[in-house]
Amino acid sequence: MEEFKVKFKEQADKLGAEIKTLLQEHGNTVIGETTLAQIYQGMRGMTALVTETSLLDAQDGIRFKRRSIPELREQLPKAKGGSEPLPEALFYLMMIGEIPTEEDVENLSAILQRRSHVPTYVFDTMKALPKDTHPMTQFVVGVMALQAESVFAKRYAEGFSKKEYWEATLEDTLNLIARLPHIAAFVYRRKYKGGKAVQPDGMLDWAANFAHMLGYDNEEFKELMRLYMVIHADHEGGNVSAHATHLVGSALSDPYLSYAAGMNGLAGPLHGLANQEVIKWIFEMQKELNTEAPTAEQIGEYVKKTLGEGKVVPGYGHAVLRQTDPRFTAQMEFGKKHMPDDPLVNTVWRIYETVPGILQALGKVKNPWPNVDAHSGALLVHYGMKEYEYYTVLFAVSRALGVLSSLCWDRALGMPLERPKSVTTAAVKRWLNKEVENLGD
Ligand code: NMX
Ligand code: MLT
Repeated sequence: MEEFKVKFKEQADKLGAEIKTLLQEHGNTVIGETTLAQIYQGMRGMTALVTETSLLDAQDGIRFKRRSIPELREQLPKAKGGSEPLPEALFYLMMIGEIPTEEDVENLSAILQRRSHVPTYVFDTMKALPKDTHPMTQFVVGVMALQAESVFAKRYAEGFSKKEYWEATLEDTLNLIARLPHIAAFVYRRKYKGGKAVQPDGMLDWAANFAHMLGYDNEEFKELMRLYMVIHADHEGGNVSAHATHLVGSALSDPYLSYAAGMNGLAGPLHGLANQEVIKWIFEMQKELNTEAPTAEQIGEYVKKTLGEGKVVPGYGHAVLRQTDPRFTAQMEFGKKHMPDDPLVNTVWRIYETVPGILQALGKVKNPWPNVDAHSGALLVHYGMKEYEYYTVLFAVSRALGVLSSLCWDRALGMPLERPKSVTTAAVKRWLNKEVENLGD
């Protein structure tokens, strides 16, 4: 068995034993109250899930094994000559719980490299779609076609023990992570570059090879991809893509089915599609105002117009965060280092100076600050990737690292089927009128 698998199993057994004791001793401890408003309003603030890979703090943002985004940028191993963290290293941290050595990362990159072949029938399936199909749809269709390769599904059909679920899940996870960049690059090259594929380069790390297959061989773009893949990887368990992956996985749907479900959630404009919406919105603003560099005053007017039309300002707000997203800040730092004078990037920064005050003044927006999606597109445009409908696919490739790690943990810890209770409003009224004793009777 690969050393990586052995290490993961050791960690999972250790945590599994701790959880067993914890539940024996504290299983009946009450962790909070739930209000009626919470079940009608998207379960905000309701702690209802366990996700081992990361934890979100409303003020400080996401942490991985207690390490913040700035700490990850500092502590995770880098590519030779690079200064951004390697996404393989973050995957290692989420799975094994410690910062890997450079050798650990090289071994993991090699494991992924060996598993990266995508069968031709997957590309043929994707080719059956009209070229103008949204990139996220093409991508998920590719993932679904690849499901025929699922080790978990095959072994389940043959009949295998619960004790082996984790290993088949990890097999699928490694295979999927290795192959997703090929599927994603195929979508990009097919839709925007006349179908001319770029062959993978086995000497490159996972993110750099992805950049290369997309057709971007600029070293700075490769650095951007490494950073991008790290900061989008995981955001604890309650966000739509992570929760959907976990929920579907809880039915023992294999990792391909579960990840595809999660990515269909990521494709929604209030979640991952917001990155395309941000650039689309900025391009429309530039066109309407007939300037590449709108002033703060012009931006303010345009924001008010957007709000007046009953639309949200994309890239701003969050269900949990109550501060500027550190993932936004990391991208801003990248921009200041590599492209301080780029007009579009500067416009993103001017929007940042303008929007929070306007959203705050509405009085209802709980978080007026930018999230990860407010910045990412402008950096991509700088390097020539202007096809904003594609941006969510980049997010999806990165998110695989987090949601599939979580799925491995779910299987290794024997997490059960997720099945919360729901109620009707008629049942709520009966309960409030004291016609029944329990809500839901
Ligand atoms: N622009 C305008 N109105 C907003 C915004 C915004 N950016 N953010 C929140 N609101 C409104 C929201 O629509 C709601 O209005 P109403 O009561 O009329 O329905 C009100 O403020 C209260 O919402 P919140 O409790 O602050 O936010 P909630 O937790 O419900 O939603 C988001 C969080 C992220 C869905 C919301 O802030 C939003 O729609 N933002 C824009 C889309 C976006 O950037 N999504 C990406 C999130 C990050 N990601 O990658 O997933
Ligand atoms: C994410 O990265 O998943 C988003 O910020 C949304 C969330 O955390 O709810």
